[in-house]
Amino acid sequence: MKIGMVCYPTFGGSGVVATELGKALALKGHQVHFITYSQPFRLGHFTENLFYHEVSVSDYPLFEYQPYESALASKMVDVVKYEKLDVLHVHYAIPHASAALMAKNILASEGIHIPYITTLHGTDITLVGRDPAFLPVICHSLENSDAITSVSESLKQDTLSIFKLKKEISVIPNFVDISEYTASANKCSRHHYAPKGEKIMIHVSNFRKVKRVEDVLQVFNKVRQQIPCKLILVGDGPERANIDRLCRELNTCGDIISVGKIADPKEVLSIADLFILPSETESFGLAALEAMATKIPVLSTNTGGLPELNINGVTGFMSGVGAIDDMTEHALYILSDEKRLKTFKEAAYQRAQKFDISVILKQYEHLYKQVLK
Ligand code: GMT
Repeated sequence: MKIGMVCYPTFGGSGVVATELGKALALKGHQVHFITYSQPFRLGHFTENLFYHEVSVSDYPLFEYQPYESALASKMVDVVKYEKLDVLHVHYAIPHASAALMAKNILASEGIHIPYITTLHGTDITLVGRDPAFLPVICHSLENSDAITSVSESLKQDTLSIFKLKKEISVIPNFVDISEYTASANKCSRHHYAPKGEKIMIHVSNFRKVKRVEDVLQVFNKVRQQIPCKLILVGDGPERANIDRLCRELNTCGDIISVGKIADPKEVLSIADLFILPSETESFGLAALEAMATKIPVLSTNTGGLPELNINGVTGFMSGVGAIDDMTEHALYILSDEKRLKTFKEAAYQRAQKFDISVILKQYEHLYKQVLK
């Protein structure tokens, strides 16, 4: 099959899912064409079946806002026509679904039929999508998608309650390639980050408000008062300055290692003991799954799709949003007993296997075949 993959190339779960899916499809012999404004950060080196088509928008002085959606739709038309694509798969509804619909209509007027699948990732529905500034356009482009997928049952329900869609939504959860995680183990030195044998907590995100990174610091501050512990922060984003300020206020900076944006966090994850994701909402929590694939238990909130991934008391714990004391108690419970920590690590890893690429890839391939019928 020839698949056009449209996504955000920047750090963020939807781009990671699209890129990893594209890479896996290419390995299976499909031809995958990425269409976006810069090379997706996880794409790495090219294999024979992977292609990248850059969308560029001319910087005309009249444009206060660049018309990216039009440029994207035009590029989709071009790539579908000249690369003879079979299907377009767009990740993150805004503005990818409406650009795909526009491309589909243009191509239909030339006698070319191209189906498009929209995969919903979370904030495209729960935060941005419900904004009246976008709602009618998203609703129309979703309803006209040849198929819609959502990364969790929770996001499906949120979408149905916001948009009143008639179109069916298939749930296809996020995935990891487990074999790649086991291969990365021990490549990074634990001793370098925790020279006195301290426990290591870790948080990975794009530091947006919705991630509540300040809660990570509050929990860590309480935990380290009870047991020797270090915190590794991976990522960067709008909340970074606030986090730096809070770390000085709490006097925790000496025990926190901020490594910034890392294209692939597998190696640094492999030295950690506990992952913390206290998000306000999380449609799936891919970062938590990546941690679990590295044998790290997860402390998360119980919102959105997280209960579909994290099993309370087994693969980690879940708490209410902002429940700092509860999260602290759970962190201490897991980290204070070596045998218990090992049990949680093993359970997290077992759970991650249910989301292995070998299980999920088939579901996407099946969907592609269905829309091509
Ligand atoms: O977390 C973000 O804001 C990034 C966003 C994205 O689109 O890149 O992540 C969303 O999609 C991920 C991949 O499907 C999910 O694992 C995240 O849970 C989801 N984020 C939220 O719902 C906040």
